[in-house]
Amino acid sequence: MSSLKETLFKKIEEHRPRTTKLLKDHSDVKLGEVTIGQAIGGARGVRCLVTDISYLDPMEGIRFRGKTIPETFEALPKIPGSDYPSVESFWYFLLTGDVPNKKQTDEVVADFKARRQVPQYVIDVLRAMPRDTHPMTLFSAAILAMQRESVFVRRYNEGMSRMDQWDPMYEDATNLLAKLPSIGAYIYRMKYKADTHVGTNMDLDWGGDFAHQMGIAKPYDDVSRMYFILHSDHESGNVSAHTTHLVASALSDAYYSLSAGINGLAGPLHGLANQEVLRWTMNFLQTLGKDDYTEEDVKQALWDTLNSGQVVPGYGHAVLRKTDPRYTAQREFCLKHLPDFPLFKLISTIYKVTPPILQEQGKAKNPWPNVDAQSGVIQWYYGVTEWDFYTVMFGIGRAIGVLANITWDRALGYPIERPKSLTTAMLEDAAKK
Ligand code: NMX
Ligand code: MLT
Repeated sequence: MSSLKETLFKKIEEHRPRTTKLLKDHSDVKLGEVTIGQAIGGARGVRCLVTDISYLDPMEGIRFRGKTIPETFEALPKIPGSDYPSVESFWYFLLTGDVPNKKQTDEVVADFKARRQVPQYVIDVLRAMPRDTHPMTLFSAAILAMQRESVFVRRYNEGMSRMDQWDPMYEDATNLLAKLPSIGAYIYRMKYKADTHVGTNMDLDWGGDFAHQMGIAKPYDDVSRMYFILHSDHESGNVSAHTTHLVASALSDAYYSLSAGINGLAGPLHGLANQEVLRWTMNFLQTLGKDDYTEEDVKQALWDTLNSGQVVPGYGHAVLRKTDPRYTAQREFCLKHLPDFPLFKLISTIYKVTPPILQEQGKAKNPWPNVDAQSGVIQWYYGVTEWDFYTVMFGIGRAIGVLANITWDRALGYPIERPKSLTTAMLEDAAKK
């Protein structure tokens, strides 16, 4: 057993009695009440999911295993010559809560390499689909196509005990995760680089090999590591995490579950907002017809968007009530690496003028930018201008968090998810009382 798997198993055994005790002795303790507004309004603020992998404070933003973004970047071992940690060390950290040492990290890097090869039939599936298919559809289809590989299904059919389910879920999660950068890069180059491909480089880590297979030079390897870690997890209630968890709760395997979560990420109110930010920004420049915009021009375009009944992409959040620290982390990267890039300057102007406009409009509860407002400009700077592809990179990153979560779901034996629905008449009756 690898040292990651051994540590994970130890953590699972330590954790199980906590969940059992809570269920046995404190099941009736109330965590809140559900209002009519919450039942109709997307369950906003209803506290009914459990995860220890990350927690989102509305004012502070995300903490992964108790660590803020800067603390996470600081704590984890870096790839030599790189400013950012390896994704492999982050995977170890998310699964176990422990910061791995170099030896433990190297072991995960080697394990991912051993599982990296994408089966030819997945490539065949991608190539058989019409070339104008959205990259997210291709990505989700590729994941689903591999479902036949599931170790979980095989072990389930052999009659495995419920206590053992975390093990094949971990195997499926690792097998899947190891292949995602190659699948993403293949989709990118098939669609946008004249179907020319760069093979995997076994000397490189997961993030570095993604940059290599995209065909983009340094420091894009660090961009990739940063991007994947920042997008990995945002507690459990967001659409992609919740969908993955929900589907896995039926004991569907990691392939079915992740593909479903990716489909949720493909919505413009969720992950697709990063492509919408670039589309909005380029549309603004094109409509203006000149490069020397003023703040007034940007304000007018924002009001036009709002007045036509559309949302300003990249702004607002269901939980956050301040600037997303993932936005800040990427902004700091831009200030260091591309401070004079014109598109970064425009994104910064949008940051300056949008919150007061959303406040004046008075609808959005959070007028501040989220992760998607700042990610596309970095990609654009390094040559990835095909914004349709941006959410695939979000999906590769998000897979890290949701796959860690469903491994723990099986470890703790979380049951099938099945909330109760009511009729409108029942709500009306409740309102009368
Ligand atoms: N632009 C215009 N209106 C907005 C915005 C925005 N950026 N954000 C919220 N509103 C509106 C929202 O549509 C709603 O209007 P109505 O009452 O007419 O239905 C009202 O403000 C109240 O919404 P909130 O409670 O503030 O937000 P909610 O929790 O429902 O939705 C988002 C959260 C993120 C879906 C919403 O802020 C939004 O649509 N933002 C733009 C899209 C975006 O950036 N999504 C990415 C989120 C991060 N991610 O990667 O997933
Ligand atoms: C996410 O990263 O999933 C988004 O910020 C959306 C959310 O947390 O609701």
